[in-house]
This record gives sequence, structure tokens and C-alpha cells, in this order.
Amino acid sequence: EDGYDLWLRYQPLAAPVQAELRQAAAHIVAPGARTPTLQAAVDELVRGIGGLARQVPAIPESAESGAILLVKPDTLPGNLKGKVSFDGLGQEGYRLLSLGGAQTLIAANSDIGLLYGSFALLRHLQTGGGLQGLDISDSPRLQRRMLNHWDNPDRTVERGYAGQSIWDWWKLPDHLDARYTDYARANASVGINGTVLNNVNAKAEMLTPRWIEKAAAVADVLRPYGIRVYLSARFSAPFELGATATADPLDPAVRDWWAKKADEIYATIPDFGGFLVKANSEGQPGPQDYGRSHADGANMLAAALKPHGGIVLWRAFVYSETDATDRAKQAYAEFKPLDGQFADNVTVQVKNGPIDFQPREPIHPLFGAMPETSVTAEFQITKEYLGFATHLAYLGPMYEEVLKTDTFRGGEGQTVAKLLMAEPLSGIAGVANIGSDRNWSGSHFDQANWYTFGRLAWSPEGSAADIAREWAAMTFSRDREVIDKITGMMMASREAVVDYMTPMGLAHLMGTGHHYGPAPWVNDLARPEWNPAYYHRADAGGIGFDRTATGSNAAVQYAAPHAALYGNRQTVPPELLLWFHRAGWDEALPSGRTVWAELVYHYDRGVAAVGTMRRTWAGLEVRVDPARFRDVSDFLAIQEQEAIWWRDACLAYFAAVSGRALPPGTRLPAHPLSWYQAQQFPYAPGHP
Ligand code: BDP
Repeated sequence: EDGYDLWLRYQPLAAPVQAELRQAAAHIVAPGARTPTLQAAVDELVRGIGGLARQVPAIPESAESGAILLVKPDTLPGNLKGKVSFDGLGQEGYRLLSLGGAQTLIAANSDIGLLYGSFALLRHLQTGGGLQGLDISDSPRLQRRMLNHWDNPDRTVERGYAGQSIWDWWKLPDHLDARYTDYARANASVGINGTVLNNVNAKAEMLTPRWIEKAAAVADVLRPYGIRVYLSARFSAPFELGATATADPLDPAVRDWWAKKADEIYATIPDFGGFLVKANSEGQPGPQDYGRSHADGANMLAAALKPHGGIVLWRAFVYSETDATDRAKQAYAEFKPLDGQFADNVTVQVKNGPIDFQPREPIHPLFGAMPETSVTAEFQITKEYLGFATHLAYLGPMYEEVLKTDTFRGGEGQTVAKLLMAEPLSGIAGVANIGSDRNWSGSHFDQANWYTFGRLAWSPEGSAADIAREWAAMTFSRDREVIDKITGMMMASREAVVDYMTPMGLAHLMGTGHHYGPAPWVNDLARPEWNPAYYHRADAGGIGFDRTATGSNAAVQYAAPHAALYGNRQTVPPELLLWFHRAGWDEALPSGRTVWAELVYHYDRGVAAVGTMRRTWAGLEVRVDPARFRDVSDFLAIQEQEAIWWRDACLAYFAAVSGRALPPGTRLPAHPLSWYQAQQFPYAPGHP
């Protein structure tokens, strides 16, 4: 096994269960018009049951028993009319129902619901469930469950660690790689229903006819799986492509160009989803270049898409050069005043935290702060700041932490998940970690991040631990002990990364540009907020970013209960202490340790946790297939070395700035600080 099959391996079940399944699922019956979507559902069941039961089911027109029936209200066989309720399933939901007499129903109001139901049934079987007494209904809580590819037309992937872009642009539209279909299957299996094909740092060319044709070819493959294609749009495209003299969103010629562009796209991709836009952010063009607001820019594009039912996902990831007093405040400062000004087919796409996909951040203060504006959450699935593909960091707990955080907006209990679910244009986006690598994500365990993103997008109040178990069972083994061990590793892994990279609310200590490896000492970059030192502010007196009233006062951007909680040194959650407060090195913490000793404690704990993961994995040698076992072992060895590198480099640096020695009994860094500082690796690091 090489990881290509992801969680859709369909390995044979234990012999007795196999035999039962052969009986109960000897036939797949799918009455009604065989649309491509219904065909995909049937094909998946044939493939899945063929693997799990080692017997390929037949596909008769009807069967009285030993059958899985895929039915919609209008294709329900006569004897079942009036007996099966489709209530509450909506357009994408499904119901799995045992009828007795060895008949199992997959019921839905639409073909896509049947496809989701088929995947759900296979998941149920793969994770040890049977077909007796089944009655499970489920439907997605968010309308748009999207991947954002940061893929470039030259097939490089911004912040991609899994090879080249999955989109083989040179061969599109004429050659459709079989991988696109497997990509669609994998996404549909978790309910992802939208994908932005190209990087938010977009090229204007993506909107020219030849590229639209390529996108259309991908859209054709994805459509049967319920996945709509979107494109990132470069705001200055009409101007850059030489069609207009400006990109001013209020200029009639510009507006006309976009309207015609939308017509052209929809003529080729009738179900095109819309545009994702990064504007006036990190050098990207935008409406502010013409003295207009984000709302002016977004609404202009929204007007072009509106007649076709498309939407604009307008990103709130902005931080300007001129106001660098606190980068964490800028998105809120710019967008909050625009609340109520966005068209109804615009949603503002907000990163999970106010800085940038750090191992831990508080939630973004914009969640719930724009009641008159639709907000979509953006997570990163690719691990830009969490050790790329080699470090094992299961992001489920991070997503869950964000989604379950109470925003206190409009009362208590308004978690991020609840707010997202209540949006009229509800959605969630994840920056994809998918590439051309055989195992899709650059590492076997990074597949879990794609999986958990999809599962939580479907059901934002789900549990990361449950999802980890499910994934482990499908991806590695159905043996309970193996599942327990793998789940244990996964659930501890993200906190381990936080500990050995940026504990206690620290952030952005990574090396310049690539964001790999420690560089807390860097303080000479052109913009203040590009420097790690800007974030940790360590000196002889203490460490941490004062975001309370005595500092940047970013804490007051949160709802009052949070502002109070975060702003107070006594009540701030310990994991966010240095995000919101500056603390003296010798100040005592509730743990009984000083701030300095606590920092050392966390770095050590992170390294130790990686050691534990390695040992756990080593114990699974005979229980996991050899190639994947070896891959993971190698990566864990790299991770352990690099966790030590992080710990040693950071502690050597903080010891130097604080003027404090490591507490007695603590292992000294392997090298002097100057050695770590000299590690320059524009292309790739060596052995730290
Ligand atoms: C940062 C990445 C950068 C992206 C940017 C974004 O470092 O490559 O372009 O986010 O989200 O995390 O636009």
C-alpha cells in the first residue's frame, strides 16, 4: 500500500462479517434515471462492497432481499410508498435504513444525497458497523464546504508540500487524469462540494478563454460528485489583460468587463460557483488602489455573478504596511465598519485566527462581529506553520477548538460553529494539502487533515477524536488496539507542535519566507510585522505581546466577556497568555513555575511528546503495512530531530535575551545560539 487509496481502501472484513455482507448486499438496486451522480453512487457501492465482502454485487432492476436500494421520493418502489420518511433530509442529506428481509435503504431527496448516503454506508461498514437495525439520518449543516487550492498555472503550489499541483494544466482540457475522479470521490466521501482551483495570489490569465476551458474540463469531472468549481480572481484582471484602462470597480467599462466575463464563464461552466478574491493584501491589487472600499470591490464582482447564481468569497486577510502597531487588529479594523454594505451574494472569508494559521491563535475577532454580513471561515489544511508534510500534526483538535469557541456575540453559547451554521450563505473553506504525490498529501497522516476538514465542514460540531478514530480505522486498521494507539498519537500531536514551536500563546517564530524551523531572533526584515521578534517581544524584562489596554488593546475587538477574559492577566487562558500579555520572566504562574521555567517546560514537553509518538508507532510495526509503516517512521524521526532543533534554538535564544540560565536539571541546547542563527536554508534544511 502506498497511500493512494486514502480512507477508501475497502479492505476485506473479517470472514463472518464478510459472509453476512455478501448475503445482505448481493444486489444494488437503483431505480430511476441513471444520472452520472447516481451512477457514481452505484459504482462506489460496487467497488466498496466488492472489497469489503470480496464479492461484487449484481445490479438488477429490482430485488426482494439481499439488496441495497437507492431511492428518492419519486423512485420509491410501490410497496414502500408512504412507509419511508424523507423529512428533514434537505437537498443533500440521506437516510440509511434497514427494512428487514435483508433490504437496506439509502434514501435521499436527490442523487447527490444518494451518493453521500452510499459513502456513509461504506464508512459505517468500514468502521465495524453492520446492516441490522440501521436508521441513521444525516445532512450537512453548512451549504458550502470548500477546498481552496493555492495552485499556480505553472503547477507550483503556494505552501504546498505534496508535489506539484494536481491540475495538470498542460494536458488540460484534452487529457483528464484519472486522479481527478479519485479526488472527486474522496471529496464527496466527506461531503466537500466546492473547490477553488487556483491560488488566491491569482494570475489574470486564469480568466482568459483557454484557462476557462481547462477549468471547465475539471468541472465536468467533478460535477457528478456534487463539487462545483470556483476560481480565484485577480482584481486587476481586466486592466492587466489590456481590456480596460483601469480596474476601478466603479468604472462602467470595468463593470461591463466583469459582467461579460461572468457570462462567458457560465456559458462553459453552467454551475460555476463564483470568485474567491484576495485584494489589497500582501501586495495584491484591489479596490483601495482606486480609493474604493472592499465592499465596492466585492459588490462589483457580485453584481456580475448574481444573474448566474454565483457568489463572491472576499477574503478578510489584510494587514497594511502603514499601520503596523498590531497586525492582529487590522482585519477587524478594516472590515467591521463595512458591515451591512456587502451584497447578499458576497461572503467575507475570515481566517480562523487574527494573524495567520499559527499552531495556536485565539479565534478571529470578526466572527460574529458583522451581523449584517455573511462570514465564511477559512482554515489551513496544508501545514505551512506546523512542520510541512513531515511533522505529524492532526489538525482536528485545532479546528474543533476554533469551532467550539464561544464568540459571546448575541449572547452566550454562540460558538463559531453556531454562527457559521446560521449564516444565510453558510460555508467553510480549507486551504488544500493535496498535490501530485502518490499519497496525495505528502504524508500519510496529513490525509487525516483533509478528511477531518471535510467531516467538520459537514458537521461543524463534530468531535475531532471521533473523526480520528473513524479515519484510523479506514486508513490503517480495524484492530481496536491499533485504532486506540493511532488515535492517541493523533490527538496529542497538535499540542506537541504548539509546545515545541510556539507555546504559551507565542506565534510566528518560524524562519523567514519558508516558515520552516525556528528563527525567533529575526528582527531585520523590511516590515515590522514580518519579524518573529515583533510577535514575541522578548527582552531582558519579559516576553509577550501586550494586547490589553496598556498595549495594542486588541482584546477589546472581542465581545465583552472575551475582552474581559483575555484582557485580564488572571483570567486569560494559559495557552494564550503571551498572545495577550507581556509577562516578566520571573513572574509566578498558577502551575507554580515562573514564566521562564514554564516556557522551558513546554518546549521539553513538546519534544517528549514526539518521542512518545515515535515509540507508539514503533510498537505498531507488525500491525501496519510495511511501506506506510516505514514512511511514517522516517517522518517521525525527522520530527523528533526537528522538535529538538526548535526547542534548543528557541531556548538558546530566550536564555540569551532574558539573561537567564536554564533551570537546573534541564538539558542544554546542543549548540550555541550562533550556530542556530547561522542555519540558512533557502531550499531545504539539513540535520539540525
Ligand atoms: C500566508 C501565506 C501566503 C499566503 C497568505 C494568504 O504565507 O503564502 O498567500 O497567507 O493567505 O499564510 O493569502
